[in-house]
Amino acid sequence: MIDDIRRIAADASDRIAAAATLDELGGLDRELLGKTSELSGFKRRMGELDHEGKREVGSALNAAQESLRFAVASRRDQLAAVARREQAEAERLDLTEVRAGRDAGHLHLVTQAIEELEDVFVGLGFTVAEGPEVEDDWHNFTALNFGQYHPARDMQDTFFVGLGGPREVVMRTHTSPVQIRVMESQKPPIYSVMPGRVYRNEATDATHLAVFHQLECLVVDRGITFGHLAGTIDMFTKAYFGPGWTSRLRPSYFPFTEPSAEFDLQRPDGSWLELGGCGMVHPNVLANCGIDPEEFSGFAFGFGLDRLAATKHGVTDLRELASTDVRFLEQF
Ligand code: FA5
Repeated sequence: MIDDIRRIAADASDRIAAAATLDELGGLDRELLGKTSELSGFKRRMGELDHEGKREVGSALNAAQESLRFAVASRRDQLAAVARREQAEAERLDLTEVRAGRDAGHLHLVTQAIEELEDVFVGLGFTVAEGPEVEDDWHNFTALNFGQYHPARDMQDTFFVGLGGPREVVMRTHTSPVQIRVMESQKPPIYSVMPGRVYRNEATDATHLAVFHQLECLVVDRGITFGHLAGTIDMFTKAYFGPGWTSRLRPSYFPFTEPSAEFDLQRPDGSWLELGGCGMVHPNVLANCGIDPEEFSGFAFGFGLDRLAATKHGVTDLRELASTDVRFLEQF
């Protein structure tokens, strides 16, 4: 009986290994291991055996069934992997495909603006830095001199993320936290620009989005003055828009700059565009990043890239920038 069991198990094992589909394997599983299988039949015949015989045949039978169950499970894994590969291959879409004779598309307006501005600043010797969009309270607020209960925290309606302690992790509300990351990781002189996406819990309208883009500029060196700040803003305005454009500064308040200003750009027709905030980096911010404010000074500014790009291309509603309408997108 034991020889029969081993022979049946060996045949069964070959058939399992040769199963070509999951359906075929399911059928073999029932046929070879089910209640009516040849092996199960031995259980009924064991009644004829003495105690020792029952023990030996029982153990051979268990070993045979165990190894066949293992063989079925392994073959099932193999066949399932093949089926998954085949399905993935059948559903594959080539998103890089370019249709012959048709324009392959172009970069989005905001991406174009980022690249043009990066070229302007890199040409002046600036580096480009990036930071995470999910930020901690330290980088987005505290290191930027927003006191724990300072009302300026409410200037930017914040999306909080359900990680860490209450209000500890945020979707960054501006690109200024990247200033902190740059100053924490390198020593002055620093000449850096930091473009990126930012998030605010705001109702959207023609001039406001809840997800938009800013470009931050940070300079920290010896002897940096407000004149350098004003000159840099005027320079990039002319480089991006053309010689007919100028800029002006108006006094304002940000916790991380002192003095602070807002800056507007003047179009050739004389009208004004409110674009961003700026100022001299607050000594507390330099100190928070381990930079001695007695030795170094700096300026920073940050502005809305969506407003900038929309103005250049005559887009009157910022919400169109987030549209997927090709009739709009193809114009640029
Ligand atoms: C800031 O975000 C400061 N971090 C700017 C700054 C940087 C000041 C460095 C000093 C030094 P503010 O919240 O004003 O400031 O936003 C700056 C610009 O982002 C605005 O002038 C505007 O152009 C753009 N902006 C703000 N909110 C929105 C919005 N909801 N949709 C589109 N653009 C926006």
